[in-house]
Amino acid sequence: MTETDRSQQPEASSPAPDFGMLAVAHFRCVLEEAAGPEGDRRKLLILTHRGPDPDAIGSCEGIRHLVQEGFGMQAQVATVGRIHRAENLALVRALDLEFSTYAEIDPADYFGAVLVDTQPGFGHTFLPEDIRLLAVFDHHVPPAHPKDGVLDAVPHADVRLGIGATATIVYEYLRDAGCQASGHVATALFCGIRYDTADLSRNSSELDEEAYYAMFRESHRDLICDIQHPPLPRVYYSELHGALSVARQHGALVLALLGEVSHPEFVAEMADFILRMKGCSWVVVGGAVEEDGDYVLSLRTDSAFGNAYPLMSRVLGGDGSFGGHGHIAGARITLDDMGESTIQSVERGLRKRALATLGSQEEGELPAAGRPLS
Ligand SMILES: [Mn+2]
Repeated sequence: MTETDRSQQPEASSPAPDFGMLAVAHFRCVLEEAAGPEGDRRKLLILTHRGPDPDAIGSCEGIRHLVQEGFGMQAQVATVGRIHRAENLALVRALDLEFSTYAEIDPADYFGAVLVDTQPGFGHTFLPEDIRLLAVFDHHVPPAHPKDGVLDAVPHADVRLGIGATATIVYEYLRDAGCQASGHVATALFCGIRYDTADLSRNSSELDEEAYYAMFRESHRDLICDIQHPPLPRVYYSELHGALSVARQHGALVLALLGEVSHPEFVAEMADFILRMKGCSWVVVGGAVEEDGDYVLSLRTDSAFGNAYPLMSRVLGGDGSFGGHGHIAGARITLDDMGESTIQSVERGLRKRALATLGSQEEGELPAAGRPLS
């Protein structure tokens, strides 16, 4: 081609390399390099945080689909900790998802691991030894005190704080890889985006919106309905009753420190539920979980109160580990024991710091007592 010919070429014939396609190519290249010539018999291990929520579950399924259908490699999802929340269990059941447990993992079967919806260094995230971490996909603020350069050592780290759900990031990889999501995968991704962005009402970006509608179009509507309204165990109603009677309002803050609870997702669910109350702009809910040996904490704010992450840091006062994004933050404090006095002492500290951070008294109220919800 002569110089003159080239200048006459329309601009569209030489598009700039697309960032998304480069990201897909880089991820694939990292996997292929790690798999090496043995790649055909070893698998990729896909991991997320303990007690996975719909965004974590959907992201795991999306990456598994991309790696298997898009890249032609084998992949296996493994989880740690039981899934308790009825909606999350319904997601796993309705979509017939198959997860291994950590105890079943044999490092010899895997050429590497991928971590989704969390990062190395978070308290609720465990990485099996002897399996190299090749990639991270997440949308949380990186841990406050990560071990030096942990994320820098990951060959493919895609952490985007402006995105509402990790499932959205995974959707973009599928889109840019030209890999069609199956109905099951689209349903799982849709449930993840819907859960983390409360149907695009919080922390949501343009890409979240595109992913939400695209995945909804491809998803199984009847399964979405089953997942949203699953049957609830009887204990759910007694814990709900307990939470409502323990919760106290201090101006715009509602504080519910529940003592012992059956599972950590209940704490997050109550935080979401209470934040819907008129006049409530921020919520702190906590409970001790025997199975984990942790005191689990969820913090929610509305847009007027801003960032959950720095608020959580102040409520914790240096204890435990925490993570968050936008108006959501979660934390865990390791308990020395599950005795009532240990739990009460943790709750006293949390209450004091939460009230000092943002609590305000209503007229005629006793200091620090708060107002019951009913
Ligand atoms: Mn998420």
